[in-house]
Amino acid sequence: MISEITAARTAAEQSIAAASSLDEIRVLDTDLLGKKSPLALLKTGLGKLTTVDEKKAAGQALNEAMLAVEEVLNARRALLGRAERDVQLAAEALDLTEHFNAPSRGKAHIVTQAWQRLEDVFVGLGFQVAEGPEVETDWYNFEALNMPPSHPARSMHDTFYVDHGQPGSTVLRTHTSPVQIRVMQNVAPPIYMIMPGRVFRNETTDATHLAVFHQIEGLVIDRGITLADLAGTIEAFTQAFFGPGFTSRLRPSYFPFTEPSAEFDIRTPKGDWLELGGCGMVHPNVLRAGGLDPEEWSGFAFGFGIDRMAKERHGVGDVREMYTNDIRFIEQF
Ligand code: FA5
Repeated sequence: MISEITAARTAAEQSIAAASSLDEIRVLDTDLLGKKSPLALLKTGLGKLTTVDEKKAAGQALNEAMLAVEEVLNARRALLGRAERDVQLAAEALDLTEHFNAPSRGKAHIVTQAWQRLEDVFVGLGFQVAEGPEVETDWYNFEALNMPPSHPARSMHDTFYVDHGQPGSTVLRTHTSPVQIRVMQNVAPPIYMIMPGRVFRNETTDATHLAVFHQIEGLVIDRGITLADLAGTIEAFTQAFFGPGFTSRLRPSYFPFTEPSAEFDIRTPKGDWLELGGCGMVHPNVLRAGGLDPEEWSGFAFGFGIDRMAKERHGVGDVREMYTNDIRFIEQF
């Protein structure tokens, strides 16, 4: 009997070891441990044994054999279960690395880059940076800048009005010049400030015009400031920003908030002139609107377009290209 039990146990363990799937294990479970399994059949034969000792020894051997077979079966089931799960997981896995094999680093937009470099250069020349609100009152955007309601120069700024307060009293700022007034009201001179920011004009867009664009304003207020300081600052900036081969010039112009006023151009090493922005000596009415005494203080201001400057610097044909957000275009800068 004992030898039959041992043989049945060995055969059972061999067939378990040979099983290669959970389905096979399920079948073996019934075949090897069920009511009709060889070990169960041997158990029914225990009664035929004659001595108590024989029965005891065979019963014990049977119990051990069944426990051992069950243990081996469970271990094999666990092993095959893990293997099958691994195969399933591998089959269902999504390879998210496919498109990110060479992750590209993002970078600042071409206009942001120009803005940051402008700040760096002016800070290097001793200027501080200030910002003002994009939604302005008519007073800051026009009137304090020597443009009373009937002033013809207002028509040069196609203005977006905001439905707030008295009709026509609130605007999206058409330039960064209103920040000059806010700075004068809040900072005691001497003032050496730049004021970059977003501005808005109700204009039809084209290769050089946007309806939402960026300007950088400069304001210097001190004692005894002259046009020579303005020209010298523009020249120092031109060389620091564009490089030593570049020079600048001022051309007479008109702005209500400066007197005298000028446009400033830069000359490229090839000899081309590019128009950059406007400038001039701060008008006495503007100093007064800012709370300063024109007898005591004088100063200059300038303002130019950051988008157009980025366009020129990188040889972009059309300013609108910079805002199509086409990654193939943006990536180049
Ligand atoms: C002004 O806005 C004055 N506030 C500049 C100024 C400041 C003069 C201080 C004197 C003293 P103007 O409208 O010319 O000026 O605009 C200045 C610059 O903004 C232009 O030279 C141009 O570079 C840019 N700019 C003007 N309109 C647009 C537009 N629609 N799209 C893109 N850039 C523009």
